[in-house]
Amino acid sequence: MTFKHLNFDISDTIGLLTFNRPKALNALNHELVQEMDAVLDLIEQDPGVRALVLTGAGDKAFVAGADISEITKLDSLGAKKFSTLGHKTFARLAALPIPVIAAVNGFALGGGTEVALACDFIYASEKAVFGLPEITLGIIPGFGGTQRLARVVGPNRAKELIYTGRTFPASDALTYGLVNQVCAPEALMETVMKTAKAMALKGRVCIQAAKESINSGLSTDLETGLKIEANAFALCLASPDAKEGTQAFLEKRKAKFL
Ligand code: CO8
Repeated sequence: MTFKHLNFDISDTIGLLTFNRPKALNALNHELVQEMDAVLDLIEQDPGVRALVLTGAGDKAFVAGADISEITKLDSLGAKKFSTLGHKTFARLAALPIPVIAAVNGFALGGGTEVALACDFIYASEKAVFGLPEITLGIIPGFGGTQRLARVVGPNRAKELIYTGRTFPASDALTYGLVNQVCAPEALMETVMKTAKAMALKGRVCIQAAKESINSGLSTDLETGLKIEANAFALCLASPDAKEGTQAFLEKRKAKFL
């Protein structure tokens, strides 16, 4: 399947989604978000995809935000519709039953930081620049930033960043806990792919169970979260993954998961 504003390839069980509007620094327009939805359909239908990586085309940007020239043409209802489209698509991305890694290679501003936040975690190039600068445009984050940033870096840091709209380098993003690892630009994709491949070799049931437990637990109280974990643990133990993993340990060999 070919797309106008993004590329999607699958290689050795890893899906690679590349935002591809380099002339607009890969800004998210309606069509691009709809194309993301179509990619998610493909991934959901293909059990052979065991991890997904998101990055940006060109050497300058991951995603420089929602397309500002498109936003300016929207009335309030249109803005709500676009925001809701983004919420739905990013929620689908966040709920994929496989690891999803953002490889942030340059500017990740506004919607760019927001799409990265919907991934499981972020690796960034030393050249990456993050921020939710919407306040400087007289708007606020509308693709989940007010919610996901606060959950990742805490409400106080999120308020500081959103009220000032200031942009910040990957090194600060690492300090804030927004980014897991900062790499030299030329090493970013290799490092991300290595991590993705290591995860792709783990048991599918375990990865999904761990992800659902963490994600569901984050939006509930500890007691309920622990119940979710116990149920997920029981599911894993009854799966072929647990049989293979424990058997491999006893036989002193490397586990080979389905
Ligand atoms: N939208 C549209 N076009 C963009 C965007 C964008 N977000 N960012 C950059 N571009 C375009 C520029 O207009 C320029 O196009 P052209 O060559 O035709 O003039 C081209 O990309 C290159 O950009 P610059 O010349 O500005 O490159 P610089 O290196 O000088 O600057 C920056 C790079 C700092 C990244 C700068 O481009 C910039 O500040 N971009 C805007 C960043 C921003 O404010 N992002 C937030 C957008 S709002 C948002 O994301 C809201 C999300 C929620 C929406 C909810 C639904 C309504």
